[in-house]
Amino acid sequence: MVLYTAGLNIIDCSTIRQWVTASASYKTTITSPNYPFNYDNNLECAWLIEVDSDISFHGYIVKVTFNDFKLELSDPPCTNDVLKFYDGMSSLSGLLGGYCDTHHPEVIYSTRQYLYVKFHTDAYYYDLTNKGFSFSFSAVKQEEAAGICRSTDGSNKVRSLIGTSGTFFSPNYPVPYPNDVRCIWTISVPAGKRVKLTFEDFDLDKDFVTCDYQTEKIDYVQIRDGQVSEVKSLRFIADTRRQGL
Ligand SMILES: [Ca+2]
Repeated sequence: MVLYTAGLNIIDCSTIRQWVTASASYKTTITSPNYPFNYDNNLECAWLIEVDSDISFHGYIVKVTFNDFKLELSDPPCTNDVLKFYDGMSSLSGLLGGYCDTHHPEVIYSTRQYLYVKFHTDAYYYDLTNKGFSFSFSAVKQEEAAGICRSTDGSNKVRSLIGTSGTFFSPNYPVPYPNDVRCIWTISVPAGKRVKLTFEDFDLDKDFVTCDYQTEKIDYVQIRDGQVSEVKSLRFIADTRRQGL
C-alpha cells in the first residue's frame, strides 16, 4: 500500500477573504507571503477555509497543523504581527487564538465546517518582520477533536474519550493555558481493559502554597478512578514533575 498526499500552496494575500476548501483526502498548505523569506509590513490577509461541500454535512470539521512558524515577538505579546484563527466565517466569529513569535498550538480544530484565518502585520516601514508561517489544513471527522477543551469561563467542560488509545492536552497546548479553565475528561476503554495514562509533558503554574485541592487558587490535574467527581482520587498533581500512572 502506498500513501500519498497532494498539496496546494496558496500564497496570495488579499484583504478580501480567499475561499479555500478543506478535503478529507489530502492536505492543503497556506504560507505567509514571500515564505520562507520575510513577509512585508502592513499586511492584512484573510482566508476562509470550508469543509468540502460533499462531506460538510457528515460531521467533518477543519483541522490545522503547523509546519513552520516565526512571527515578530512583541510586548505585549502579539500586538504587532499576529496570525488569528476564528471559529466561523469571519472575524466576528469566536476567536480560537491569536499567535506570534514561535508559539502556536499543537493543532487547531474548528467546531463546525468553517475556519477563518487572518494574518496582520503592523504598518511601520521600519518595523520588524520575520520568515512567517506555513500551516496545513484538511477535513477530519469531528470525533477526532473529542478531547479538545476550550473552557475559559470557569464552567466545567466534560469531554468523553472512548476507545483503545488516544491523546488529549490542555487548552492551547503547548502555548500556556489560559486562566479560569475547568476541563474534565472521562476515558472509557473496552470491557475487561484498564486505563493507562502516560504524561508526555507536564508544566503547571508553580505559584502555590499548599497542595490543597479544595482551593480554586491553584492549577492542578486530578485523576479519579471512575466516572464522577465523588469517586476515589488516584493522583493529585500540582507541580511540574513528570508523572506516570
Ligand atoms: Ca512587524
